[in-house]
Amino acid sequence: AVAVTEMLEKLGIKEVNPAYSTGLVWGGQNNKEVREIYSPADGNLIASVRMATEEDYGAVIRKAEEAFKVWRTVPAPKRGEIVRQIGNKLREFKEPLGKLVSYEMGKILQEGLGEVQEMIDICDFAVGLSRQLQGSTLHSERPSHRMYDQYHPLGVVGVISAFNFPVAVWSWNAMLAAVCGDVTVWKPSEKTPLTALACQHIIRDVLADNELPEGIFSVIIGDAKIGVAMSKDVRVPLVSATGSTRMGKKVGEAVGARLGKSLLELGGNNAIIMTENADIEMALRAVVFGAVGTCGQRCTSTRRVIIHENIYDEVKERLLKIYPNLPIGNPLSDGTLVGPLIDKDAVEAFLNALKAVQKEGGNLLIGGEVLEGAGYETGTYVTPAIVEAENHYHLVQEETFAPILYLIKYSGGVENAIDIQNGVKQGLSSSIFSTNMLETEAFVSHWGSDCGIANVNIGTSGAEIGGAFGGEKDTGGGRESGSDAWRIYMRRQTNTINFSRELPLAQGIKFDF
Ligand code: UN1
Repeated sequence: AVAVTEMLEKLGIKEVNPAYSTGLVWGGQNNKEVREIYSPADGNLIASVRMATEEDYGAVIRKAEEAFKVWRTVPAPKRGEIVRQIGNKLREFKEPLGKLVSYEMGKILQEGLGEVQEMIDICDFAVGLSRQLQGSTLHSERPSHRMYDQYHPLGVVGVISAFNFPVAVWSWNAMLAAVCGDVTVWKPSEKTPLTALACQHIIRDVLADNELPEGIFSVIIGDAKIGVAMSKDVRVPLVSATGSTRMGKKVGEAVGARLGKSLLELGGNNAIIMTENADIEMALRAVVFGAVGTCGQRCTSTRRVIIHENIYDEVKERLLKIYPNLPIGNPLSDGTLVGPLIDKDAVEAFLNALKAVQKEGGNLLIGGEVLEGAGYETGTYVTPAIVEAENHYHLVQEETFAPILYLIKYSGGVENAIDIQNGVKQGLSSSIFSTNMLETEAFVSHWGSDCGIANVNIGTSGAEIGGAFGGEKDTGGGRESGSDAWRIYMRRQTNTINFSRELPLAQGIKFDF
């Protein structure tokens, strides 16, 4: 049995069952609707959470707007100082929070801890960034003039996050937004509200210690209604949404209709190319982690392996030796490598996809069962599947959020593998395994991978926070996390300053009167 209460207590969350409520979930207090949260790991009721109404949403936004007026006046490096303190608190709570992520979402503890580490890392990144929110100084065409651009805080940033990374993806957004002078309203997945509330607890204490309003970071637990309200709300200049392409299109359309900004990080259909020159040993490690890690529920999960015909049989045999030995079980138990899927709907989607792809001609080589018996009573544990398939199959073109790996054979040069890799609607992550520089350089060239992430001799998942994260095409085009992803959280202003006593017009226009 998992000591959830202890975990939550360590996180400062005391009232969890039967009804969760603290002052911090603005809204949600008046609503009768209570959602019960069960762990996919053991099926136990973890907590009940009150769902917010649209009225509650309005109250949260008003608090956030008030907090913005305070927060934007705090100098950026001082905002960084608050984020530094948040990072330290996360270090302190890494173990219980990592466990809670693992228990509520189902990813193995190593990955739960990794997710918290990702939050700590983005805090560190954001602290440094708080002194580097740079604009350019530019040369004016007019004498005794100068130009520069600067970046100002934007306002309320709406963050819609998915169950699979219940806290890390929010933190990428929230910590950058924070140093940029924005306030964040977070709608976590309704499947993983507890980890969100735990984060809010941690942050609330930091804000209180610094006498800052809690509205700088808010969380609102609600369903799609809340996401819709946020997308349509002119008071929210930026909505950052992570999840399915279907959801992202709705958000993008609604935000676009009011000319707001959206940052979309949506589905992936990530492939690893293994050329004849691949280090097979290394590639297999990446393929297996990418395909079964987080039980295939990362947006960066490896869905396709595109293998050169000369090594195809060897790779297939090796995978078929590895898969039966993958320890599947409780994500909190030592040694487990594959945890459960998030819920029974996900299991259903997994089974349906396997059925459908076989109808199209796919050859199921291994896996695809729902495990039963001791330890598997929840019906959420499945055996990861490998299917020989062709890229054009309808199912191969889709992202099924489950551990299904498609093996695709190619022949000829690397350009053929690249064509297959690019031949899907999504464009998030991609990799090539090859020790041949001509192949790897082609893969990252302008005619190579069309994805936002293109790796060489590294798998598709497990990006570091220092790089910009996101992808093209149906993946939505947004970039979060590192590099200069911060710019979207700010509004750019171009300033031209005249320090002469003349008023020359640009483009040499004469306008004398
Ligand atoms: C996601 O699945 O939405 O690159 C994010 C990775 C992680 C983040 C995944 N660092 O796999």
